[in-house]
Amino acid sequence: MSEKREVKPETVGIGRRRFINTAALAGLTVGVAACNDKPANAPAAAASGPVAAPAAAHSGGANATHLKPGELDTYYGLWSGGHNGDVRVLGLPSGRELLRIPCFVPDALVGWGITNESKAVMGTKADGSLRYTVADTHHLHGSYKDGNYDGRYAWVNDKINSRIARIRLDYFICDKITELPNVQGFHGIFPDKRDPVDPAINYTTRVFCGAEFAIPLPNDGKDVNAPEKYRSMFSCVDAETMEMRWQVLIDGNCDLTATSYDGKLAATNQYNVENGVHYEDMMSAERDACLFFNIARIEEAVKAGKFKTVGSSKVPVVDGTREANKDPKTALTAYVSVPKNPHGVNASPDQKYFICAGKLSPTATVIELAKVLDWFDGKMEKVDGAIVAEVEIGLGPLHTAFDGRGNAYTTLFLDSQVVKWNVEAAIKFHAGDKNAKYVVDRLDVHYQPGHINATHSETVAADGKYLAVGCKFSKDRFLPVGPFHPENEQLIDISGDKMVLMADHPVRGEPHDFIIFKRDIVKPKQVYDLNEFPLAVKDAKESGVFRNGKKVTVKLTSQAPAFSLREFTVKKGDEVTLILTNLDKIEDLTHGFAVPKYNIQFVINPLETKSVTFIADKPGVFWAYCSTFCHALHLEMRTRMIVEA
Ligand code: K7E
Ligand code: CUA
Ligand code: CA
Repeated sequence: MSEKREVKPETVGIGRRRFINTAALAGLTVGVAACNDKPANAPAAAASGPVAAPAAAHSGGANATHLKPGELDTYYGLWSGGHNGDVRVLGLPSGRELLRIPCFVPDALVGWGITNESKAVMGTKADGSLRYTVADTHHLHGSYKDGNYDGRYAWVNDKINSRIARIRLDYFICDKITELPNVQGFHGIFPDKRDPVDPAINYTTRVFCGAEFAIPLPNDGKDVNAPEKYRSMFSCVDAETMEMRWQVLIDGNCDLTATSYDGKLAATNQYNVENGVHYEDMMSAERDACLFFNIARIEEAVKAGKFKTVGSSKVPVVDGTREANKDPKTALTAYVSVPKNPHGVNASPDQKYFICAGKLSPTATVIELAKVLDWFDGKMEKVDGAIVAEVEIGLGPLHTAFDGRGNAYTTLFLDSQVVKWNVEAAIKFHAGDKNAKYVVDRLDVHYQPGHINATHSETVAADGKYLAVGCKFSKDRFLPVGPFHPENEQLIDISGDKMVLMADHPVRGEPHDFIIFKRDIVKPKQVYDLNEFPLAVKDAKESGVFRNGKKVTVKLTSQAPAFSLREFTVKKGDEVTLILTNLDKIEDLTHGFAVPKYNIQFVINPLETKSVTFIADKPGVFWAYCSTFCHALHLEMRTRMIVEA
């Protein structure tokens, strides 16, 4: 530890650019190794130590993260926001956070969970209050066309309340949220990449959702003390309507999810084939499974009426349990065995393999998708024949990314490393060629990495430029801020043979997963269209107070530096719906609307309309003011709400 302390002041004192590009990196690595109680000359430290010099030789290089003022990033990153229940938009390689898109949890900046429009997306109880105010997002994925991101949508899960949210990537907003029925612990999520049957549908139309926890079906208070009857399900949501399409009853549970490029297969890793209730039960078997779903057959079964429903849900549930799927010719599912509590499953960009990370086993398992289809076609006797490699890569493998050049990058949670390994070499090694060297490089990361993703990693356009790693622990990497540490997202240059650590970024917990894509994939609009909003007040002249008994509608508009009404009067006890349209059409001219003592605050972007409904229960004068700096007369931009006693 003393060694680490000596290194620190030096690295703080020098410029960050020099710090990353000089021997300070090697010095830090030594400190880290000491901190990890690993000898400084452990293979990993040796691999990552001397790489500072080659950094500049790569196209990325360490300097690439330092954009000059005004320079734009070349990639977008969409990060799941963890317990904040939002989605974060980053620019890469700089790592600058550009936006947070609220989804599942209220957000006071934009008024998410306060405006009527956002409440309608989030879901309300009978009394109009929000159904849920907490969430836990883990996994985020984008819509596909021809095997690459198409920039239409992204989806993100909420593990706590089993909800899926959709992000519109034209405006970078959440527009729909669906709660999955009869499941708990919704964790893995992945869009399909084309239709399994119709070749014309070469884009995402379904999103698959895996549920981690088994529960009584229906979960209505019966069978609570009979854990052997608990079951989990795999769900399919329609990408456009966001309605449930179908569910599959399974044995075991679902963890992460992957989809094939031909649309025929989806899969989920299972860490609990034991159906255990306590953790020691869940790790009692030596092998768990990667559970494959034959999408075309499942949808045929639904069409043929071979399903049941659970509880009050109308969603068709087909039977994907082992017992019901023994005959490959009719099977809807296939359980490929994978060693001990696997975690991530990822589809390689060459479209051939799913790679399962072993977690409690130090291995990666490579499953060849063509062989899984052979099994379904009755051409291969044992489905485990689809396993073409099972190789040791290090301790605690969790997730895998790809560079499009045949290499996989897997996080090793326990080793605090990323291991770069070659998939075809691993297959050769597994087939008996003990000279095949599949491990290409190892890099220490800081510390305990979970998710990992590379630029366009899980697409046919994987470009092998940058790799981001979500480290669960930051320990000594940042100034201390009390007991609650940030996490450490690290950016790595993978354009050369050796991985080069480029930057640390502290992040608020706990993002888990993310995707990174070229900036030309999306073309965001920066001014709304008035017609997007049914309630739009399209002309300042339409402003006014409109009474219908105790229900009062207040319509107003904003145009810097004034609201269209200088004052408006309602009566105590009125139910007031206030509709505000921002008629400023200049990019970046956002106003806000805050009402003292009424718990109202939201922002209103160019040509956007938002509404709020509240009971005017406090008489008096309330200066509703513009809360977003918009103009030299921003402070003067207000209106008086008068509530008559
Ligand atoms: Cu994707 Cu963190 Cu939910 Cu692995 S999980 S790390
Ligand atoms: Cu309008 Cu500040
Ligand atoms: Ca297990």
